Amino acid sequence: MLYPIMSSSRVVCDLSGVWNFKLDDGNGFKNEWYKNIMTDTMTMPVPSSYNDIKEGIGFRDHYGWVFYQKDFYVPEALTSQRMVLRFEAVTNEAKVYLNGGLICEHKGGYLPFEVEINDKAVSGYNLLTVAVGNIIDYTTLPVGGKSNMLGGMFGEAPAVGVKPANNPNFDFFNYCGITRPVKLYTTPWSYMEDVSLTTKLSEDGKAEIGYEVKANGDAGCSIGLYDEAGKLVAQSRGLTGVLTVENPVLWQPLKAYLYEARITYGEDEYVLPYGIRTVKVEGTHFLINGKPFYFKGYGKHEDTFPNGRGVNMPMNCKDISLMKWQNANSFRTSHYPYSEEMMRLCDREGIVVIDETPAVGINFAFGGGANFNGQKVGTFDKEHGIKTFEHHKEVIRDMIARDKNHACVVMWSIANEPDSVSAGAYEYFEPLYELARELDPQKRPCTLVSVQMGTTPETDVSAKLSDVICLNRYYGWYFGGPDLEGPKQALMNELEKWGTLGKPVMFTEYGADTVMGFHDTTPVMYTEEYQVDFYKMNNAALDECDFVIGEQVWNFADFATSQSLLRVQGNKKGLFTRDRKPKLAAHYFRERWGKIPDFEYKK
Ligand code: BDP
Repeated sequence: MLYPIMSSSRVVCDLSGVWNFKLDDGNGFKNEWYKNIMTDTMTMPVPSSYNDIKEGIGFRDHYGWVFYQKDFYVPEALTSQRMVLRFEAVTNEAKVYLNGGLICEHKGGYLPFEVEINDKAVSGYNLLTVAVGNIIDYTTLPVGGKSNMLGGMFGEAPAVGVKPANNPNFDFFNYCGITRPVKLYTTPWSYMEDVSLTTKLSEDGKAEIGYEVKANGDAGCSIGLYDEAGKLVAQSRGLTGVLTVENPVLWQPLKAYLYEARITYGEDEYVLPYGIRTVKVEGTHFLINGKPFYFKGYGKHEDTFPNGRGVNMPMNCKDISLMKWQNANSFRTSHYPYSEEMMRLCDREGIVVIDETPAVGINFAFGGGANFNGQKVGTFDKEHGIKTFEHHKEVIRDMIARDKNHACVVMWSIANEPDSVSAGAYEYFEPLYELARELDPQKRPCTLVSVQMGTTPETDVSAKLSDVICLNRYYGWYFGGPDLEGPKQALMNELEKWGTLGKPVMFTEYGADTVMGFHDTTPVMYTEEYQVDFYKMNNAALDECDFVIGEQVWNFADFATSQSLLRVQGNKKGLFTRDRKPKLAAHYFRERWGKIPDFEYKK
């Protein structure tokens, strides 16, 4: 799926701004609020999550639907072109109405969707209404609990009869709304639907860029590849082919170089930034451009105040500046695909990304296990288990369609901490890996991120399916803290077993809650000193294993969660606070990562 851009043939209008907004009182659909201009509305910025924009728990934790509305002007000049309304993300579910009629519906909160509007839009003013649903349950990704169905991550679902509420089976606040830009864009009627690029580096130092253009007609197609100075370095004709670049400047971690593929198809023109690089797993190495790479970085969240999960470009730029200050080189888009703006920024900045689906919470063993009418239920139980499989395929399809050309993306994460050991896990996951591998033109490695709950090389389906073993491990926090000696031994013992697989292994999460400003001479839990000692212990173990190819801490910054006894105004495992002030551990990692090269750390 192509990101909307302006070109000689395309126009983009950004519908961001302050929209009208109303919480559904139960009558929104019945009274057809979308038919007319809504009354008694409040103001709401788009893009943004709505939860923290107004006051009160009833607003923040509203369960169900909300309505957004805006009118926008379509100039006559646009109507002769194909007009598309594109939503980059509406969390978690959307029904879109134009001039009173339903024009599209979409499930899932973190990937784009679009709809042609020529037959519904008029030249002049148009009324756009978006009903946004925030309900999460065992059919959605991320997964939520339904009353009487799931034990949530930190406790039981609300009892029947109690006011319905969302019960996330995951550890981040269920921020919702129109969280990413809404754009109206145009194309000619004969247009490019999609472009895919691949890279092969040959022995003699040339790059062969394979390309495939998908279009809806039979017009002529041509493509030119331009370097950063704007010089044409390769060109070709036809919908598919190969561009040979004699002396390519490679896209490298922290040394990005982006070419521009300028493609014309009939009257249509599209321009795609493209970094030339390869990715491959070989033995226990993760090779970028043929050299063993070491991941230094974080699991993150799209989480700021008061935007919630709404796109925050100043903060995205700041975060990358902090990553560079810290000598980091990578992050994982835990626990959902991030905005396209962030992915394009990472391409430009040379930040390496593990791209994760929104499949978090596929695990009925959390919080003491799920039950149904008192009966324990297995995650993949045919009758009462998870019902996410078809939607999981959809999000893999949409994520790869969106992100396949990004140089920054080096691996797909199929899920975070699923129940990868229980009956049915292999049958559930094997087709999903296969799908990702088939869909990705660049054939990137695939993984799932493994929870520390009985996952061993013998029990975890990841051992068979993943190209890289990604472990979330909390030795010295949930497992063994505050003692750090015993946990170190346990960690070493565990790593040794994973080492026998002959695959690369990395930590995708490890961390300890730390409240900024808590200090002690004895490094007790929650102090900044304990967080540093926790990481020193874990890192010493990681350094001893030559098959370990990376360390991504949990988390880059403190972030908002649901309220619970385990969370003091959110999750406090950040190296930075939520407003990006460094804790002691941030300085510790800055020094450590300054000494670890991006390549060939472990020969
Ligand atoms: C892991 C989850 C992550 C949580 C983290 C924690 O992957 O989302 O925030 O633990 O407990 O289980 O801090």
